[in-house]
Amino acid sequence: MANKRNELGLAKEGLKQKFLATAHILWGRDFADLTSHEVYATIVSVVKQYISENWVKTNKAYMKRRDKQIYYFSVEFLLGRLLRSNLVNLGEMELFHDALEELGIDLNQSFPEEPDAGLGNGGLGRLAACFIDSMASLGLPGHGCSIRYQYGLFEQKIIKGNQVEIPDNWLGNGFEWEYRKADKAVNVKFNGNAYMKEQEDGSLALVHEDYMTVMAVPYDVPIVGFRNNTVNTLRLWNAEVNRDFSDYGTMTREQLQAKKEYRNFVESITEYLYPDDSSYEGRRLRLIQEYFFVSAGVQSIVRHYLLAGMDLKEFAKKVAIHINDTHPAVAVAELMRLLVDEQGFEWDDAWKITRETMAYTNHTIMPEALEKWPIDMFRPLLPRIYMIIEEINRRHLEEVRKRRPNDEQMVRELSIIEDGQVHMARLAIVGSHSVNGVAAIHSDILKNDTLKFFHRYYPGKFNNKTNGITHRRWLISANPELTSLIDETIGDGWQKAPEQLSKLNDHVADKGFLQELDKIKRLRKIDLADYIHEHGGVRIDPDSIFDIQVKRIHSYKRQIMNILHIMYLYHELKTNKRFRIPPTTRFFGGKAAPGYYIAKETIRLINAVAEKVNSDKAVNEMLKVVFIENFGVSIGEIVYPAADISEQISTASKEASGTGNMKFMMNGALTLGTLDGANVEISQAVGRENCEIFGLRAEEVLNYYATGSYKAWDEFNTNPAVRLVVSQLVDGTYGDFHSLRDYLIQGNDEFFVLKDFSPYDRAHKNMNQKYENRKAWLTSSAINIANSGVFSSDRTIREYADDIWHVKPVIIA
Ligand code: 26Q
Repeated sequence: MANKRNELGLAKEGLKQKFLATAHILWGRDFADLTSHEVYATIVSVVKQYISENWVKTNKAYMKRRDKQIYYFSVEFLLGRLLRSNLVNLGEMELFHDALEELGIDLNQSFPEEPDAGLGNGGLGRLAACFIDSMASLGLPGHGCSIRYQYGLFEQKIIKGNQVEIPDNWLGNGFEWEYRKADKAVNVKFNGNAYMKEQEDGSLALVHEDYMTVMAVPYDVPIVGFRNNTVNTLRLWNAEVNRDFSDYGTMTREQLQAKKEYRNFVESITEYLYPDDSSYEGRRLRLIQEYFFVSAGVQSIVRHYLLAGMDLKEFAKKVAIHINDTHPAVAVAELMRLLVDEQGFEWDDAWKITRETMAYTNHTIMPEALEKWPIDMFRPLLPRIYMIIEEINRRHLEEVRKRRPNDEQMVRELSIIEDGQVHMARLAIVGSHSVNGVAAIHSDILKNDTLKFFHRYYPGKFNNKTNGITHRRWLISANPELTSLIDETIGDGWQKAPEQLSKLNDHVADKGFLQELDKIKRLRKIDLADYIHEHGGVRIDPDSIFDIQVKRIHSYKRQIMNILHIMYLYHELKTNKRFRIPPTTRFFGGKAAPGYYIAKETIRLINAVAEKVNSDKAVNEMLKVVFIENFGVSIGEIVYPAADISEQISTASKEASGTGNMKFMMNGALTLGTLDGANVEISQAVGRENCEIFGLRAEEVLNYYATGSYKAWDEFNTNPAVRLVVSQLVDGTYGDFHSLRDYLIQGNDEFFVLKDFSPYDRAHKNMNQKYENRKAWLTSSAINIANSGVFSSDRTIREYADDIWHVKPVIIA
């Protein structure tokens, strides 16, 4: 012990010296004279000195040992801030905290100086970020590949109750974690003409001419494993003007004009993240972004592979490429292009390699989210890629006709090109050896419904990989007091092996443990209440029930049902003297896609109700409503640990998995939800007594859709509570919300808000009753934490590694 303390003391002195020296190098000033942002940047610089040695070591080990590498392609990586999670993973939080304290700096004050890297919309992007954290922490050689957007997801401001979008200039003060690798740039080609031309010897050769070249420059971000020396890489591609196109002197006016257009084109490619979530917009620039990062990524993999001196015939044994939703599906055709056009492979050999290399994850069954590109847009932009897709499809359909003679429906359903469009999901399925959904119910719906023709044709390809979240960010880093309590109760083995959280099951009736859990929950609720108040919001009673719904605003997620229910409670509190609820605060947070009218109206309604309820002294002790502005990863770190109730109320069958549900559960909230996505598995893990499940089941929903027998109007007429709140949308109680009333009534309530309204109310009543019994509630809360280990993304990634990628950990000494 004394020795250890001595070592730490020495380490601390050394670290302090590093801060002082680094301040001199970076700023030419004394550490004590730096601005808070400079202090932050200095800390990062010192952390990078800790990381860089292992980064080099990791890459050298991978190169030398030639282990199979995983490349996770995703158009989104919703990273959030990295300093705190890197310190957690390095195991140096305490040391840094103490050294800085002696230099007069509070480390916790430095964290918010970091820009929140919002390079994603929601669940899919955050999943990718959790996955690279888990790959590094499991010692797997797995890397991310994506786009370095100059502007991430917009910042949300609420002005007079409405969402206003502010550009997210996250690179404005620089991003300290990235390393520009100019020497690793590659060229990506767009436009031009591609065709086969007969050679003198009679053979055919490819010609691609008059194309435009964009330079793709990688920026690498180190991804630090949890106390294991592994440092992997997230590679973000930036579009830049090609060097060869910079000779002004000899240009004509037309050439100068062309050059200007070229420059604008290039600069637009990596400028913006598209702010649409779970819906598809057929915008040409989006397709350009997709091909840009995929081509750059696949080219750089092949180049690195050849540099390591390996044989391309072995490619699929050494490389796994994962396609996160269909957005990077064009990787299938790009790898074919590189193998056939540039490396001289025969088609059949290249095809075998490609299929064995690629795997695809589907994240949605919503038909409006399935990517399809009109040929008229696709072919001129990517002429050679289009030729390759045509050829893939021709051979694929030939095989379909052989294996399913006289089944033209099968041919139609499986065709990659249909009705003048390229179907990206079909390309991904045909070009991969594995197709997975993200929760058990979702994978079943894919097999039996959405993709049933593909499932019949390729039964062995389909599998499930239930999502997970990194317990390092969402528990260890976001809730240090809860982490300490768990450590004291069951030891700290769970930090490396989160399934060991189940040891807590032996303590869920332990009074001392529950009291501590109660205290910690209260601390987190105070943190959230303070955050809201400091950011211009109302004062909240930390002893009220914190009931929270945070996620993108979307009709299928049914924030409308939640707010209508609050309107109902408010009405009862005002008109019925005997009506009582325990003091409750209902929180909402989430962004709406800028062009999604109903979602924006929902935000406006939530804020209108909040304003009325919160300013009514008569109900204030009992009910408050809070809309949390600009919800994202960093605010989530404050929100999830503070919840008592986790609202997971999507229309059954519509939410592929959900991952917020897991973050809440791991921090001890009880789920109030439908049997949708991973809620199904959460309810199984904790037992029905420790969550509250309500509403239509997926089969019932799908059956209503099939028969068209649901009538929203009947619900309105027969359910007085429904009639009341829907009428209030237009009678001036909260302002004019005809939009939402028409959506529910004229639009026939596509997502069964009215049908599930009363079951939802009963679920709340049950929760309230449970909350009155402190002991029972805390026990349920503890059971949720104890059974959250399987929802660590470490479990998910281990399944991907074993079943899909066939990779093993690599120990970095
Ligand atoms: C596609 C084309 C053009 C523009 C935008 C898009 C686009 C962008 C983002 C389409 C979909 C998304 C995001 C989808 C998403 O986040 N899906 C969620 O994925 C999570 C992780 O698997 C699941 O937990 C959620 O249930 C699912 O909704």
